[in-house]
This record gives sequence, structure tokens and C-alpha cells, in this order.
Amino acid sequence: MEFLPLAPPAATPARVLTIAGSDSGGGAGIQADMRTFALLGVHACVAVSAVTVQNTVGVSSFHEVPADTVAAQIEAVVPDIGIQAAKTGMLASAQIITAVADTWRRLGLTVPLVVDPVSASMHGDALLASSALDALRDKLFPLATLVTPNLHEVRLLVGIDVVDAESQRAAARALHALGPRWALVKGGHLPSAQYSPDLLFDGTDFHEFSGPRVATTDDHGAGDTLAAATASALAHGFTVPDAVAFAKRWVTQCLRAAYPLGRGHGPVSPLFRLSASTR
Ligand code: PXL
Repeated sequence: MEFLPLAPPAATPARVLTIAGSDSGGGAGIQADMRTFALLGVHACVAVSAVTVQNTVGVSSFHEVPADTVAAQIEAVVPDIGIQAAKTGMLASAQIITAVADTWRRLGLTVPLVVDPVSASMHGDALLASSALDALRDKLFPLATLVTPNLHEVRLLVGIDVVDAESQRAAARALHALGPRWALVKGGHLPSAQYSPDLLFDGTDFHEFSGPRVATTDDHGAGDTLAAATASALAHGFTVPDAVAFAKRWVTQCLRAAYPLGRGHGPVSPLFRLSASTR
């Protein structure tokens, strides 16, 4: 596959800010973002929103970072380092979401923002307070270039059960009406044997991205990886449809390279790029 252009050695690469939670198992959250950023040649800035206590079997607890500390991390890095794109993952609470949105506005940021509205782990452990949904819809979505919910998050956010192509379109319309410039309804959890159809909508046109389904239960961090690769491509100036197409191919490769880990679900892996780049 075509990769993003790498900066020459010692040249400053594109910078992407992730605002997300830490996964002690190293497969999702900030750790997934940083693996993808590094393997795509992007420098990661990080605002930690929460520290989760988890392994491959599940999330046993998490500790939120105070909202003003999340805001302060963003305020520290953006004017100094400069970013070409940002993404959000686990934001945990309405206070943190509000702090991120307020900070984004205060800094007058105009770079692309990918909002992955993480609400639960793959084991079903809650990573977002139910009282935070209003803040997500009302404060953060209107600032987003792209939102990337999975079907569970679509149900929580717009109350639509996506079961087929028609309901997927209805969900894309409802999500777009909340204010992001683009909405991506990820179809990875649709009951299709061969394909995983993602639907992108900008209020006018629908774009479908149909990747091959990879048969693996080692898919921890797949959503984070898709959003991180999309943000990386946007940082390089890709259009949103081109960035999503690139990210979809990237996550498919990462699913093919996923490895077993622990007693539960292993992570998707961008480490395949290490052997690809030395060939
Ligand atoms: O994959 C979603 C996700 C995001 N961020 C953190 C997570 C998870 C899933 O477990 O733990 C911190």
C-alpha cells in the first residue's frame, strides 16, 4: 500500500495531538494512537484524559485526569510545538469534554479534528459517563472535522439501530445533523461475512469504504487505530475521503498483523510496517 510521506531524517515531522486515555495493556487508547503515529512517521503530542487499569481480559477501573489538567496539556503543547491535526478518544466525563471543547475554541484551532466518541471497551466496560453524551453531541461534535462512531456509539448518540445499508444512511444523516463536517458510520459490527462497510457523509454525498473483513479476535484498538491513521493523513493535507480510505487500508493491514496476547483479545498491530520498510 502507499504510505504517508516520511520526513527526511532529523527533519521535524507532522505533529498530531491525541487527547485520550491510557491502556495499561498497550493495545488501545493513547498507546494504539502512538504506535500508529510512530509507524506512519508522525510525531505524537499527548493530552492524557484518563488512566485505565486493564489487561487483555477487561478494564477493571479507571482514574480520570482533572479537566483543567487535560486543558493545560493541550495549552502547553499547541502554541509551542504546533499541530497539523488532532484526535480525541476516551474522554470519560462531561467536564473533560467541555474542557477540551472550550480549549479548542480558546486557542482558535482550525486544524482537522477527528472525534472518536469512545464509550466502552470491546468487553463492554463503560469508558464514558452516560451524563457525558450531551456534552459530546452539543460541545465537541460541532467542532469536529470528522466523527467516527461504531454501531454501539451510534445507538447511544442518535438512537438508531444500524442493521443494514438504509439504517446506516439514516444514522449518518442524524450524526451529521449534530454539527461535524463529516460523519463516518463504521460498519465493522454489521453482520456481513466478507466485508466491513464504512459509510462517510458530508451532508450531501455518501462515500462507501468496503474493506475485507479480517477473521481475528485480536482486534483490540482497531477503532483508535483507524481514527489515528485518519488524523495522520489529514495532517498531511489529505481530503477527508482520501484520509478515511488510507486509514481503512491501514487498519486492515494492522488487523492482518494482529497478534495474540494474554488470555483475552490481542491488539491490532502496526508493527508490520517495520518489516515492510526494511524490505
Ligand atoms: O478502543 C477504545 C478504547 C479507547 N481508549 C481506551 C481504551 C479503549 C478500549 O478499551 O481502553 C483507553
